[in-house]
Amino acid sequence: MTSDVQSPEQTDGFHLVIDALKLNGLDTIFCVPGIPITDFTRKAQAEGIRVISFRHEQHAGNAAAAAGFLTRKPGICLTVSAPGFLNGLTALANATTNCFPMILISGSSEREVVDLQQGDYEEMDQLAIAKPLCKAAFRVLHAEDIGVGIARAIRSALSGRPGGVYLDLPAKLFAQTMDAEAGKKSLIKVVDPAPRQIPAPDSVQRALALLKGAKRPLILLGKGAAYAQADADIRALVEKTGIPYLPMSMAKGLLPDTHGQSAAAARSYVLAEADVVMLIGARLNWLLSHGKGKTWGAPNQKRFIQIDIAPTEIDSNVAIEAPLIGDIGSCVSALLSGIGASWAKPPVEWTGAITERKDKNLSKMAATLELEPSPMSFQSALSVVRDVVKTHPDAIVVNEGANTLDFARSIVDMYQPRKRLDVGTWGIMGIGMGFAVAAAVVTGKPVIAIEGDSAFGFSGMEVETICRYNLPVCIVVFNNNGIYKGTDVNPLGGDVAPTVFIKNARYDIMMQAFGGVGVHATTRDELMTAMSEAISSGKPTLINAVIDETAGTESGRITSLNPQSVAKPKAVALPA
Ligand SMILES: Cc1ncc(C[n+]2csc(CCOP(=O)(O)OP(=O)(O)O)c2C)c(N)n1
Ligand SMILES: [Mg+2]
Repeated sequence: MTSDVQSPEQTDGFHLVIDALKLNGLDTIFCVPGIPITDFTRKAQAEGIRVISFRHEQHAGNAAAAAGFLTRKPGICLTVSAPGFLNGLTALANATTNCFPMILISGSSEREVVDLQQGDYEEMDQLAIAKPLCKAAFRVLHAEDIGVGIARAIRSALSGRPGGVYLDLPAKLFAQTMDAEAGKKSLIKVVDPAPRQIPAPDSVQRALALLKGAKRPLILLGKGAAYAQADADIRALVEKTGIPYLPMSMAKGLLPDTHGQSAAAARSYVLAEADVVMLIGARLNWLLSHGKGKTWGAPNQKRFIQIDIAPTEIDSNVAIEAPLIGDIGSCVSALLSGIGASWAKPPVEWTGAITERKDKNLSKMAATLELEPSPMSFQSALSVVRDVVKTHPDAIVVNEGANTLDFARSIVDMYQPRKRLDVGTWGIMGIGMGFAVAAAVVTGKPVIAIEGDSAFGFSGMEVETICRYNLPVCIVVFNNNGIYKGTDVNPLGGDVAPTVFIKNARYDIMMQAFGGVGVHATTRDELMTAMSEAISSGKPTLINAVIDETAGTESGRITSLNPQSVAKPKAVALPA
């Protein structure tokens, strides 16, 4: 089975891991090499696995997570022991929170030494540390168990609610040998790793009955619905029922954002006014104000249907009257067969009121987008991005930042499913370049990364990775000189304020250092030209888009989550 081990009848841990991954169609590894996995990365590459080597494990981990979301196969991140493992762990925990399937494989030091805490090279009990932060964690000690270890990792990542899995491979394992034939037989090709979970017929009836009685129904699509790859059925359900829908940010494009039934431009109105809300792969977490409070209108009026694969998600924040447990594809298709041809569309009083508000808000937005302030505002720059995405609907948009995120989410329409990757459930900064690399590598489509200047900094060094693999990634840094805005002042003088960066930094020049295209854009025309060229050439490009440093607000649209001090600010003597 392998070429470069000593005896033709022998195989070893290196090759068994490679063969187990290949057997299961896992053809890409995102990694940072080092002891004990350097040789593994070479051997994997030599055996035809695509090995994408990063500058920091967190970004390799984020790439694996995004690959998992896009492909429904667990993304593989490979790291060295202790510090490399810890660097990858944030991505693993984030993937688990977002329900993205990935496997973090880390090499680890000698068990005997680690367990006696005798101070090995990069000593750490990685398995114990990973366990509470992911869906499942396994360690393989014997070469003959590699097949089982990889199979368990794949199943754990993909089945039920997907998530992150940790797989600990001690250094010694790689060099262990065994009979090649027995080795081959020990590998497992995982059959049906994400089995369908058919909803119980009575739960389908309960949901349909509640939906049927609704006067002001609303469908909420979450990223679970996007992950499910049940696009045609979801669209059919929305269109056949005629129910207005709201996409959560990564569900944008499941139906085109320009769809007549999208209520996105009347979000506050529909959340407050709807009487029955059907959640499809969306959780009632902080992003939906936990399903209660002012956002949701009059107290205790809302009735919920929730489609989720995890029964324990139900009633997590408010009472769910009609839980529908199963995989989203099966649940949606069961609802579709239940609605029949005679389904009454929602009353026009409801849909008409939504359209009225939508039209008003959209024309207000259109007027703002037409303005051409100098320097550019978030809106004027994003109007260019919106137009570019409209002409390239297959491009994948990666988005992070605070204002840069919030404005982009509402301004940039998406037209196809799974084309938007962003900060997700945690609102985490640092996903940008890892997600962009994965999107380009696993789809081959152009990628547009819309990055706040702070957000970009978390993974900025990966522009070298993007240039090295010559990926069709166009990064647009929304440069407003800081976190939220660039205008804060330290009342004592001296150091600059904590939210402020170097003024007028030239991120475009960073890109040029690695042979990529760097463009400094101060107007809409410059931005449009640079983005269009980036997409048509497919060359790695970074556009430094200069944004008004006074334009943002603290934390974008989630200002209210900041705790407020009750103490009055101390009077300080300002320097003369
Ligand atoms: C890992 C992590 N660290 C810190 C934060 C806090 N945070 C939220 S948004 C943000 C950056 C916002 O600035 P920028 O990306 O420039 O966007 P802008 O609002 O200026 O457009 C930071 C640091 C976070 N969300 N995640
Ligand atoms: Mg900024």
